[in-house]
Amino acid sequence: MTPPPLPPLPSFPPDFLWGVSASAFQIEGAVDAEGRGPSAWDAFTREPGRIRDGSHADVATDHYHRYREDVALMAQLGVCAYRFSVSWSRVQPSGEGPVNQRGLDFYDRLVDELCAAGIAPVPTLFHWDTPLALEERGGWLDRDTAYRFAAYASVVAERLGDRVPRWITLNEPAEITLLGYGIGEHAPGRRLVFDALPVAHHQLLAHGLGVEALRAAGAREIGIAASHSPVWTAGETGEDRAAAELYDTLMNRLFADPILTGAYPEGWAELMPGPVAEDLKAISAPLDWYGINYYNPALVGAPKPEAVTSLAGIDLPPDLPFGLHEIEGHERTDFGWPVVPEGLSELLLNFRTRYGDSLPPVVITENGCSYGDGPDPANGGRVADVRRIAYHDGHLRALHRAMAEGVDVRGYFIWSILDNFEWAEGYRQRFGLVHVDYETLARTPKDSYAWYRDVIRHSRPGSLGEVRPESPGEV
Ligand code: GBH
Repeated sequence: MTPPPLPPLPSFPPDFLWGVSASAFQIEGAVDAEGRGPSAWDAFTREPGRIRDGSHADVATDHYHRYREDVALMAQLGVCAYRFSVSWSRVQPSGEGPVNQRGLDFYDRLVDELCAAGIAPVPTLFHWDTPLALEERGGWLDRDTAYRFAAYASVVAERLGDRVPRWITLNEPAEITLLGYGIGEHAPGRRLVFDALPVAHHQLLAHGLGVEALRAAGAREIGIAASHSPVWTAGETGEDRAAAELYDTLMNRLFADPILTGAYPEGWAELMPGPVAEDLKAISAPLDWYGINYYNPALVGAPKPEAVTSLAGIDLPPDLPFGLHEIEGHERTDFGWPVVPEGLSELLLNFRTRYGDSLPPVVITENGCSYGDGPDPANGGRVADVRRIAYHDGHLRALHRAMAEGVDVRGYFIWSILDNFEWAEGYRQRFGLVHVDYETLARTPKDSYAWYRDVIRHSRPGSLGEVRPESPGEV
């Protein structure tokens, strides 16, 4: 059944940056190729019971060998930019010291291929795949990791900087802190709860030192990709409001405040390790833009028996000072996440109110949904992922509303170009505009891919995804 056509989208500025995102560990495979060292995720996927479908990412989508085909898919899609990540342990197999030129060569080829297709390369320097050698010395609990990161950032910037218009330091420091070191759903699988706080500070420091290193190498247009959610209060009491505020501090302010204002929320600097006041100067180095990954709001109240007791299959520590609740009355993706497009406008307006002129132009660096649709033999092999189209249609309308109310948003990146290795879920969740058959590794563009291509064409008249001579999509 074909659903009724959606009403036309409101129009976005002609120079709006339409993009797609992915990350190294989730798509590349080739984990032993050409001198790559192991990452914390290689080790984590080998621990029994960590990945829900028992899989690993040794092959993933084999993007390492198929990047030409994947860039061609992006070129036909007509995107202005591709956000990918660089695998630290390909570049420095033990996270420090000798540089593995063959690992850098891969990104060099990828960047050339993108530029030839008129697509701006937007590398993220770190998307969760900490070199195992560093993880074994404490990973992000160790302050040294921040300095190692800055050294690695210089190496990559020196090699790719002549062709890369914009950079991202880290992906979602909040998630590593919470999921990796707080509750153990992600690598390195630690369960330190609030003792994971140094992980937040050291990543923030890495970000700040990374910005310095990138600037020193001549990089322009530097940002971060941080995950943020509007926090809704469950319940009516003062305790409920205080708990929601605490959660908002943990997930939003603890990361955005230091970067954008140079200060931790009141009372938190004292909990961080090291010379915090001095670190904050580096952490708040001015950014050219601020990247936000948006998935859904959080509903939080005081701890109560009816609060959820597990997150993505991991039991939550019993004594948390807040309770998380399911958001009812909204559709859910196959991951179980509620579909709340208006949460995106709410989040952006909150950010504008909270940070005012300290907020640089925003780019939505991730937004996407997991739906399991695959090729339908009865329909010529078509992947009719109508729910994904509705999801992005709704979020783009919400984004447009925030822009109409004055939030300066310069771009929108869909997570993800391809179905890929979805961390602790393995291959069970599919976020791609392009379907991947994990037996044959065949790529099949879904209906959402054709839809997004049309959105971009409509918004950039005259651009049909062909090579654009001028430097693509300046933020
Ligand atoms: C991002 O993380 C990552 O950057 C990316 O690598 C990943 O593949 C992608 O998103 C999809 O997961 O408590 O049920 O309301 C997203 C991190 C963590 C977003 C948990 C939404 C709340 C789910 N997210 N989250 S729920």
